Amino acid sequence: TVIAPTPLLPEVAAFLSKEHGLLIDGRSVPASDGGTFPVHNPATGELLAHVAAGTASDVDDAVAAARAALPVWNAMAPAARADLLWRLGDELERRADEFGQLETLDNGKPTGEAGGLDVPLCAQLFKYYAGWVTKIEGDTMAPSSGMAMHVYTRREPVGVVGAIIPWNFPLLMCGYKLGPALAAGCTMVLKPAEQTPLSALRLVELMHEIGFPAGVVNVVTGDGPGAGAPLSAHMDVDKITFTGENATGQKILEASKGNMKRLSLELGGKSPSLVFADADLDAAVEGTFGAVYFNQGQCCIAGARVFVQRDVYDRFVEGLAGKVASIRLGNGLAEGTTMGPVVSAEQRDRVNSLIASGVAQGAVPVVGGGTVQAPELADGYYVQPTLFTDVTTDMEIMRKEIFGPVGMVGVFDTEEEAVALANDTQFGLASGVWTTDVKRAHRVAAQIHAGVVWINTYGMFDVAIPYGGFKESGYGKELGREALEPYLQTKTVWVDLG
Ligand code: TXE
Repeated sequence: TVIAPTPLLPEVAAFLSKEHGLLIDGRSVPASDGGTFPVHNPATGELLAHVAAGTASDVDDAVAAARAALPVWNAMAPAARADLLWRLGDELERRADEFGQLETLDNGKPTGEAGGLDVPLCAQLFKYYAGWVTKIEGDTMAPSSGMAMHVYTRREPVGVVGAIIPWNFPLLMCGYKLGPALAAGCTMVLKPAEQTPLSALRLVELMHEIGFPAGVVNVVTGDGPGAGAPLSAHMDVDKITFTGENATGQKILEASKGNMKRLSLELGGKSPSLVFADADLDAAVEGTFGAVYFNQGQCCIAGARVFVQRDVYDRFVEGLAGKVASIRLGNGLAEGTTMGPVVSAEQRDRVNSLIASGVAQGAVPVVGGGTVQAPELADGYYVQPTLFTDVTTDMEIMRKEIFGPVGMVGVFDTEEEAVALANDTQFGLASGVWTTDVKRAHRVAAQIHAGVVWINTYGMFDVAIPYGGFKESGYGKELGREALEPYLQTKTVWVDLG
């Protein structure tokens, strides 16, 4: 049965019907060559909007606006800047339904998740970083030699930041970058993903409505080569913060060499979930299900490489397969949908070809394994939730980030083997460990090469807790106090007292 999607909220309909220009120096402007690109609803394939396709010349204008706004932003009293960030958080909370619906239209995720998780977390983020604005302070120190010098440090903003963000959490990723950058006193040029530019445009429009000075945050929509590449190569951008694919991260690394930009890179993952025989099995099934399938599996932290100790393997697979089979695929705006479409036709095809490669290489699809055939879903970008068993570590599905609703369950006998399997990847973003043995939990946590270890839970996030990867999953932390550091630089001042 097809459940009719909820009607559009008037404010969402009004936003969609507007011109979607670039936001430069507080104004909405067309691209320098008048170019636009279409944005589609992944649930239906329908056209949602035409959005300005920014060019290198638009990036120049946006960077100039951000540069000019830097002294303006820093001349404002810290308490006034904190107040603006707090109010932004408040406004987002008040508009959770509006932003949630817009996000679902653009990204496909169920609206309960968009409005109930993404938007409130983004709001909390602005409020958390509002608190830091008034607490950025240097030190005074005495030279070790006893010289008669007064020495102190100032914590200054890095300057103009370019933020290049992906499509899996379009609004939340804006918050991840904007919160600490603005708290540190930086200004920004934001380049949203071309698949999902709408919530970023609405967010920055809202920032202007509540009084953020023009130029503090600018948005250049467009694709990677057209808008992202000139931003990452721009000689007047001091730092790039990027979340996305590894290959793109490497291009950004290369492009940013010219003026030695600071870089924060939050890249891909292939995170393991380890389930020991002594685990609370129901909790492990529930937690692993979320770890793999939340957000249509489009999470960089997805714990999709699941390894289960032999004694409980059959029971675990049966439990997880039951949950995967009960997923209700559909339009994210329809009540009862537990999984929406993936973000784009391209992403659907990419995930489907990885599923096909799993089948071809001998993995057994205990759920799914094919393509979506339901006629009512034919126009959207849907992927069959899939669970593979009988996997081996050399299979493509075990090595590549899939970024879709696909889980793989393998088996292990000893703790040593489990740790070796967990670490058998070039990535090191996150991991999960399920055990009731407290000694084992800490022993294993210490041995996993990943930036996050969740024990008897998965995917927990909090604005105050740092998060970020090891190995090829990138560098620089997001969230918490640590996320402020990459947006600040220390200046040392010496004063002769002699
Ligand atoms: O990512 P890209 P794509 C993974 C996931 C997915 C795959 C491809 O596996 O299937 O990447 O997704 C901008 N210079 N992740 O192609 O290219 C681009 O416009 C500067 C993991 O969408 O990394 C967008 O704004 N910028 C991931 C942003 O980079 C460039 C989240 C991300 O797009 C650019 C998303 C260039 N040369 C996808 N080329 C995660 N780990 O969170 C593109 N961009």
